Amino acid sequence: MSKRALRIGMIGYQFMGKAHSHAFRDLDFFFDLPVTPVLQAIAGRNEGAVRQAAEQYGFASYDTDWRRLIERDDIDVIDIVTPNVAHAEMAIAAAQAGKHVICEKPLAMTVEEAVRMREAVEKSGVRALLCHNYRYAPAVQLAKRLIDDGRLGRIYHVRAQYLQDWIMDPNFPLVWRLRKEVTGSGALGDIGAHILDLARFLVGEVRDLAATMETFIKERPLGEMSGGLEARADRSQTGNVDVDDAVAFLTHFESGALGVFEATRFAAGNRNGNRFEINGERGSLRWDLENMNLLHVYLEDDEPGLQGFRTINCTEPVHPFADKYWPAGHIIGYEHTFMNLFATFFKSLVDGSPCKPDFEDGVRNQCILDTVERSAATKQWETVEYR
Ligand code: 4PW
Repeated sequence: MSKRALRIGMIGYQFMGKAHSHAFRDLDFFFDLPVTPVLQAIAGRNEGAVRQAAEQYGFASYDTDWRRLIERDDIDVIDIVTPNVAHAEMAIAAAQAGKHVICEKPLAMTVEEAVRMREAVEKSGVRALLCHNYRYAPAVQLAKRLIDDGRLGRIYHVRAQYLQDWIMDPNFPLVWRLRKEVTGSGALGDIGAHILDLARFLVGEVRDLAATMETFIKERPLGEMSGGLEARADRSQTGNVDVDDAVAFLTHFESGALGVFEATRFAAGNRNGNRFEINGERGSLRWDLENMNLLHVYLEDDEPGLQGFRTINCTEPVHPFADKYWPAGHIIGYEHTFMNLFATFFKSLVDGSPCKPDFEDGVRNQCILDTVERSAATKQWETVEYR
């Protein structure tokens, strides 16, 4: 029996456009879903670039005006992979037009925008997904299962870092991810949002926090992204950097756990080090994206003399999502986190099952990001006011 087509309209086409398109294309191959994603149309302002993206990613058509995609009645889902400044307007318009929405993180530029996005989705009754893909690494899902099963007991510590180094060169240009009016914040929203999402997923809500932020390189040549995390600089002109290069903050969780967070793009040698360690009364967990299939687990009730961190390669059929891919020991990668996320979302569109993170998570995450900025400015502990 042929499956119903789920027709995707993508807005934007750079790094995340490529990651999402790849995931949509491969989903049917690995997952037995009740729908088949169809790459219906892609939109972007630069005609040459969007035409090329349509060809490379396999979209049936392209447009230079995103509004026309939203108006089309042969599109079911709008996928927003643009710079952050455009998320709110696009997501709200898509929801009002009755389209389901997928949106890259961070959800919005401000809490105000995030709240309006959540309201638009609630009002129209469409479903919305926020792309915190790292929740969907099998090892992270296993960590969640162990915590929820009480294997760690009461959680005392969450230690999370997202360390990158791609803008350390002072000649790396002032791309959109470094311009407040387009991105909202720097390392904080771009990668800090991810570790906050992981912490909320695993341990629960943040109650209050104390933060500090730093911008090490305050002026850069102008320029644009030219690929994944590469850029082209125009050395003749420079501009001021008005977002954080690095941020660090301490938190109390509502559960009573203590959190230590760090997000920076100046950690030389750390290309994409997204890591956490969680310590509970009965054990600990460690995870690092750069070895994303491995979960390090320490359990206090292991036999004395044999205690220590064990390394679980989360590729066994019993591990979350692992049965969808290869036999045990045959690892998966970054792109599969998106596939697991989208497979869960698409299934939820058909059977109404829950799928997180959604725009409610986006609002909560944004409230924490906002509090981090507030605390860095006031140099005080600040309580997160959830909206
Ligand atoms: O997931 C990460 C992003 O949120 C990616 O590895 C790169 O850093 C691109 O943007 C951020």
